[in-house]
Amino acid sequence: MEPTVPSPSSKQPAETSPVQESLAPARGLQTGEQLTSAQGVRLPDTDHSLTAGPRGPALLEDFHLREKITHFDHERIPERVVHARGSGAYGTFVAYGNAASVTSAGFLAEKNRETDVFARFSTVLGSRGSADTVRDVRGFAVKFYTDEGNFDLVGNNMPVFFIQDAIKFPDLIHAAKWHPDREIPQAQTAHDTFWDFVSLHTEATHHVFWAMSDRGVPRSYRTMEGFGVHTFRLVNGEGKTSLVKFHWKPVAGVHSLNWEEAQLTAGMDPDFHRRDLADSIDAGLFYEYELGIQVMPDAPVFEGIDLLDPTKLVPEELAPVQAIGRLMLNRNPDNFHAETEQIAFHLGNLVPGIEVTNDPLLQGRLFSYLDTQLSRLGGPNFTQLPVNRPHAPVNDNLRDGMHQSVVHQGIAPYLPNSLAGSEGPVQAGTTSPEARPVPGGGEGYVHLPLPVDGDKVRAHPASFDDHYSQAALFFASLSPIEQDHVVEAFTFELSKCYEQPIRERMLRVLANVDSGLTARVAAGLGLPAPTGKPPAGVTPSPALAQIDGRSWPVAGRVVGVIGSVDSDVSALQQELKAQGVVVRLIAPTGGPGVERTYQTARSVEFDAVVVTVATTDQQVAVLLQEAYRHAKPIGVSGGGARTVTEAGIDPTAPGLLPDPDADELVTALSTHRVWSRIPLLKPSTS
Ligand code: HDE
Repeated sequence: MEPTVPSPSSKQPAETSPVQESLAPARGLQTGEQLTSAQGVRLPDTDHSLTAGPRGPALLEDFHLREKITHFDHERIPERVVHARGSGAYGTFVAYGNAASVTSAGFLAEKNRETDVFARFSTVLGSRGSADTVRDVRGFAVKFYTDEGNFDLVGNNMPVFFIQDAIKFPDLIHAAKWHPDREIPQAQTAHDTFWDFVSLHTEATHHVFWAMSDRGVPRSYRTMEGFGVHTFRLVNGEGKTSLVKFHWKPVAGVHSLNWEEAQLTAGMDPDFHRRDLADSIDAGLFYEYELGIQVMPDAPVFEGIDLLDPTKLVPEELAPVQAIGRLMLNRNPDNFHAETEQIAFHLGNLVPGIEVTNDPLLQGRLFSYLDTQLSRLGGPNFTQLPVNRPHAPVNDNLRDGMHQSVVHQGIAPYLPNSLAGSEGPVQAGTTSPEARPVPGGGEGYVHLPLPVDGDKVRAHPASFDDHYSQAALFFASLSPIEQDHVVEAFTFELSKCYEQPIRERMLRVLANVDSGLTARVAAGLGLPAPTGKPPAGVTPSPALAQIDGRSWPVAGRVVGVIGSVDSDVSALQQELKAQGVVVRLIAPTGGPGVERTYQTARSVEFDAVVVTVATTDQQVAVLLQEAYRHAKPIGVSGGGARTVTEAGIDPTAPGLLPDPDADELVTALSTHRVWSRIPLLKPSTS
């Protein structure tokens, strides 16, 4: 059996694209056969310090030892204060052209225009080394290297946010991260301070429902949606404006882990999402998303929804998501630190045709991102790092600072001047950057001249006081299985709080959303269910449910085949591979074609399992029991029937597939799980 994921050394050479070309000089900075110091001095020995005799003390004059250790001492930079744990990839965005009616931004408006991107996905709360599959919001940040400058769409996998005003963000994050005395828990919301905050700031209720839903535990970055969250303003070529919400729709559909899987995976493979992204790209199974927009008239309220309130979404039934382009992530970074760690996103990186709105959460973010990069990346010149460099020409009058890597020419970095431009030879009378003609005759970014008026106040609009109607809308829109998961998540998390008053306060919040849910969570906590005032007459938005009977492409899904070293699964493997499915042979011991042994395999890394041999191995029994409990398809052939029965699994249960061929497996995988098995399972494992 061929390995399904090529080893890193067999990676294909970089494809040519402007971003790859611009990175080429940086890649070529370290060349030559011989090891050298940073000063280029050739070094014949890097394993022995210079000492006074073989047993003597090290000498201060050892410049190689000092340089090597000193550089090592400074290898780490501060991790991101939020979204520290993440991974990313390069890709290409292709515009469909239909966005021209709403925006003049060329990378969106021009049909078939290709733009290089870098996308970084992240959890929010955990440290850099935390596990990928914890319950959390996921960041979905995309940098478009457009020919009009960089545009960053810095979004999340949930369409709303906890708070309405940026000034609360430090409080939210202080409450959601670890307790400051012991620095636990890591990457969790299941603790007192988080629930204390969200029960006191009830504007968080809608977002908390999203975080407690299956969206909080995505199957992979391939299978999650992205949202710009805020309302943006687009301007077309005629100057006409529209308000929009950005959406990323995964071509593979929206699929999640279940809670037991997520917890097991955090231990079995803390790099689960990061590994899937990198392995998939190496195997040519690229992640794909469509970019979509909901377009609304440029008015503050749409169908009763205040478009400046980031705790509110616009149901797709009221404003359909129109696809305007497609993103494919197809190239792994070469160096995690240089690219994924040093990439700097900023909501304020805008290009002509895209404007911000007065959403008070958005406004505060406009300050935060540039500010945080100054300390995280050590000064103001991080825009010169290869991964951050725009592909549009840069000609600013920004000068000097830490890590300046441009050798600026001329003597007059100010405007107007009569001595020189910022480039080229010093000549009296040469033009300044601004005076130079702009290619294409455009005038660059000109802010819309919108009127601004009002008293200076610390206040919010009255509509922002509605904290419950959309939480109720979201919950009512989920399928019954997803609703069960929300109930279980609230019960799990609140059980982890030590403080009874916090649990009781949160139950009072839930009572204003849905009384059935409140009763079930209260029962789980052993507390009386309070009575609240849930909104009446909620109209569900079916687009918010992710279990809706649809089938999805299966590329990148993983099937584990339990067999032996002699198992010939090549026919099945080839047929599945043709449809993009990854097949891993699991055998008692290592050997040719074996990717997992009974000892190293665990159910969580497979979307389906096929058992082909008779075995009473306990590890295999656990694997099958978990796959069964997690409602995964289980193919049974040959001696596998005995193995399944010995593991205590009913061979006639839904999703047990006798002698499956590739098509049957693909059909079963395409709905993500065997949903009809769920009623047979205990609630906490569905
Ligand atoms: Fe962020 N956020 N954020 N955020 N955010 C950061 O910037 C901040 C918010 C988001 O992969 C930081 O470079 C404030 C909403 C993503 O590098 C920081 C507020 C949304 C990423 C920051 C928010 C996001 C960040 C930390 C409240 C979804 C990771 C390091 C007003 C629409 C980007 C950094 C990456 C990162 C501030 C709220 C998305 C501190 C003040 C809402 C995806 O600047």
